[in-house]
Amino acid sequence: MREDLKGLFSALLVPFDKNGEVNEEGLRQIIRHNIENMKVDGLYVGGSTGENFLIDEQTKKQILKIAKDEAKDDVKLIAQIGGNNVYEDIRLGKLAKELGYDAVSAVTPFYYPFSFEEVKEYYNDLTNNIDLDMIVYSIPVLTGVHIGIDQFGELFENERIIGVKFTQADFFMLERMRKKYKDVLIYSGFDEMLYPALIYNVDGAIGSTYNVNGIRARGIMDAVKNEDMKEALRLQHESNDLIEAILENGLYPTLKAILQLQGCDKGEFFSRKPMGVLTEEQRQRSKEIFEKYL
Ligand code: MN9
Repeated sequence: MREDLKGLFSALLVPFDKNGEVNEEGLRQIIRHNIENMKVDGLYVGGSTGENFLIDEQTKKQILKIAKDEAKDDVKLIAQIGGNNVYEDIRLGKLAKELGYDAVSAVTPFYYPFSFEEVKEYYNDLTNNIDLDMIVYSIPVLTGVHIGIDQFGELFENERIIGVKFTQADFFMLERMRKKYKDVLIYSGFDEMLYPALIYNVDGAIGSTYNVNGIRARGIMDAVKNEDMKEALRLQHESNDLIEAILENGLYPTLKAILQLQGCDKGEFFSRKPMGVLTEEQRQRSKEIFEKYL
């Protein structure tokens, strides 16, 4: 088990300008905010939250570089390099290695209905060409890709595959995975289900809302560690009031609006098209959410 990779990771939000270019100053502020104010253990760069599936290779590389340059060795860094282009994904992985990332992660290939053998081959291609440990990113609700418990076991036979970001609400499966794969890092992927995931002894969490709610999430983790379940539940209830309101208002744009209210104020904080721009009403609602729940 890679003990150094346990803990709380923010899935890094990326602010873009009107034209879809990275707002570098703003991104650097968000990284510092995560490290200094949210006190996370690490950053997950290039995930869904980073709008990674909406951007081109050059921009992905730019973001990987900025994140390492700003975070240095202050926190652990995982580069999500997966997509549907194995050749590009290998190039991104090689760059992550060169830059000094601590591990890579890759989403299960999606859109086409690949066989499990093909999925396995995808990961083998990555790990054979990238000299970093790999965390599988499983998020069936968005990819439509379901990997079974035994199939995960087949993936874990590759000794470079050391963990899974488990973004699924199936707690029976999570419990079975935990019992069966004791030495594999399992991360909770849904922030609104952190507390129950911790009860099943996950090793950490990776999520979007930790960019703004990291302190409370840490409180949940500490409370479970101290076996104070009442406190953990109280903090999860508070977190979920926040998360529910954010989801209703539009996930990433609202998180970015809240970051601006938390002091990340340089440049523009748009999302990439076709994600929309907050209306005046939604912007006002973001402010109310910030004031009420944070
Ligand atoms: O990385 C995130 N998943 C997506 C995990 O954004 C698709 C989660 O942190 C969710 O954003 C969060 C809200 O549903 O749990």
